[in-house]
Amino acid sequence: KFISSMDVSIVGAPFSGGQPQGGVEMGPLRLVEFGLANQLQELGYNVDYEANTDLESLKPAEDPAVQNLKNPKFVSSVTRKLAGQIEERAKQNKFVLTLGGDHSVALATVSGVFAAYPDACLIWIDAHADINTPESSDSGNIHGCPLSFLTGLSKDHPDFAWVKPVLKTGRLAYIGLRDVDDAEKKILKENNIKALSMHHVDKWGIGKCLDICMDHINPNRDLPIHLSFDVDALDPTVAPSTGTPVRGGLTFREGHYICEALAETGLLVAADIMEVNPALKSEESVFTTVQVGCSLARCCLGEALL
Ligand code: HAR
Ligand code: MN
Ligand code: MN
Ligand code: MN
Repeated sequence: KFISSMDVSIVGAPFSGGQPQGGVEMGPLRLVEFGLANQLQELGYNVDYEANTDLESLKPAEDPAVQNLKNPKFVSSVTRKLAGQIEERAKQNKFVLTLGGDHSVALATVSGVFAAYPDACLIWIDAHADINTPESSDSGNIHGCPLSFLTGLSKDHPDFAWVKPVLKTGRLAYIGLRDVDDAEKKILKENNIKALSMHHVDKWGIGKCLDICMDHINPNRDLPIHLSFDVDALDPTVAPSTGTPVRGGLTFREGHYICEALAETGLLVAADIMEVNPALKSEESVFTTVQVGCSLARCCLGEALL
């Protein structure tokens, strides 16, 4: 066990600058308004919450694309700031629960968590691989790129020189992939990254998929674990309110299984719930998505364990 306290630090990341659709910056507040902090208190945790309502003040007047990436200065300054907060809280032996916000915020969560736990491994639950380099990204949206910086596969972008290559490719594993760019497939193969798609979930079931990932990135089950959960990994019927939904995703139970099984290891030190966008779809879809986001977070903190 790496976390001996019952302290959870919720870090709000109300940020949408890593992709073009507005609304995802309202994700954290909606999750908290739904009662997430109280729900965690009911599980017995001491909860603090940093809302980070001032991120917009970091937006520069001019922020032209650099090396094809959009809003590089804004994304860089926001994630750099959040990385410091997350590192501080993780070093205080608190479980850090980061609420997105778009997935560019993983530049902050992984930088912060791995500064506190250099030997950690990362399990990335997503329809997308988010490992484009500035050169390979067709969209220029930075939420499709964080893992290339964190693994050191991208290293010469001036705005992201602060991002240290803290993540070894052997400590990264994916589940839920189904919309991966050709260039990303090449990166995953060349670097021998454990990447399980929905095809593997169908073939082996979620239990075996998670075991395969853990055998690869945490073979002795003795390393700290960071979970980054993009809600678009879930099927759009389960989590409709997200910016880039893709059909054929994880069921409600498969998503929860991952969180429960990681909680059960006692090794989970941080979790991200990302890409909840309350501005998309109907109010009912937003409710469904916010509700499942809260439920995943509670399961990461052991709600379903008997
Ligand atoms: N691969 C595409 C890109 O780089 C789309 C990925 C972004 N979508 C996400 N990330 N929600 O998980 O733009
Ligand atoms: Mn993502
Ligand atoms: Mn995604
Ligand atoms: Mn392409």
